Amino acid sequence: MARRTLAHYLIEEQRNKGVINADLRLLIEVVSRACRAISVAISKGGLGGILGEAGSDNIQGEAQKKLDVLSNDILLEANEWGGHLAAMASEEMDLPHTIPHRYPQGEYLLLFDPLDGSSNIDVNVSIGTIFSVLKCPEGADLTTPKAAEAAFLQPGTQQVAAGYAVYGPSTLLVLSVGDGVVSFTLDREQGSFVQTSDQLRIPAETSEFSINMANQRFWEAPIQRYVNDLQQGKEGPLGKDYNMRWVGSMVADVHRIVTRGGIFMYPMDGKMRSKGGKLRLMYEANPMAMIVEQAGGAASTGYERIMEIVPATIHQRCAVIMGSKNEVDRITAAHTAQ
Ligand code: AHM
Ligand code: MG
Repeated sequence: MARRTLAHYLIEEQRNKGVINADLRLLIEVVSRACRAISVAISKGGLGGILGEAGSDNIQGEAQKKLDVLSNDILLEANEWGGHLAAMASEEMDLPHTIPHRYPQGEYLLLFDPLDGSSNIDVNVSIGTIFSVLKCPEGADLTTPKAAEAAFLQPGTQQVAAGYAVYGPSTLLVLSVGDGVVSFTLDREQGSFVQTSDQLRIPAETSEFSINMANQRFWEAPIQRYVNDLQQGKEGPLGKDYNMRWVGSMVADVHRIVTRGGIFMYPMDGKMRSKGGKLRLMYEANPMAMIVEQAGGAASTGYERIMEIVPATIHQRCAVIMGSKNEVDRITAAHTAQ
């Protein structure tokens, strides 16, 4: 496998394959630099004064950690002056961030969950950043943050790029520009992301599942039945033993699945129904769905393909079932049949 840097990979996607243009290349490079800065801050841990509560709530009413706020600021500052963006939207901000008039406007929209897995920050468990890129519709009204919201309301099928960084034992960047999925590892001495995988492919079959079992009593019947079948192992209808993993950071759980297969579920549950689910469609579900589908997997709410949902608001949530294709298909069939 070619040990090329992210910059080199992106140049080839632009020049040889014509998959991306120079602006999208710049955008992804800038996002990667922001992820590197977040990684550096995280690695300082308690020494850097970055642990603990920020003392504020986000739009979803969730208490923000210092690192949620810091990561959001790093991404905003890195991306606003390059001329490649029309606006940004974040899980941590009520309204989109429009590009200040002193900077040129670009044709892309960037969405992110700046720090995914917030509950794992203070316990030194893998966390991440998730991002998604859309094209800004022509003639979109960007005069105010409120008006700019409409430009973002596109289904995930419109994403031109998506990816995530995992801040774990090493820092990885996993990326798709619609031409498969590749991963890069941060070389801390060189300060660059270096490609460390060929095209990632999720095996269609799996024997590993990922779900927060504490919510079992709140799930809908098809998920109840499916997980019950998994737990019966060889003696049950699925005829094999399954193993379970739940990190509690979507980036880490989905990254495991992208690496060795599996099924990740945050299904609709009675507790979260009034909110539409737990995970955010535009900052979490869509970008991860693009990665998973580009790696040969599938991503569904149980009722519909995640990337076909037309969002009504930027902070919309949805049920998430993604990973090995045969397993996702089995669960979707159980929802249709009920
Ligand atoms: P966050 O973006 O505020 O960190 O919330 C999303 C996280 C996901 O990373 C993870 O899959 C899920 O919430 C964990 O939820 P739970 O606390 O139910 O385990
Ligand atoms: Mg998150």
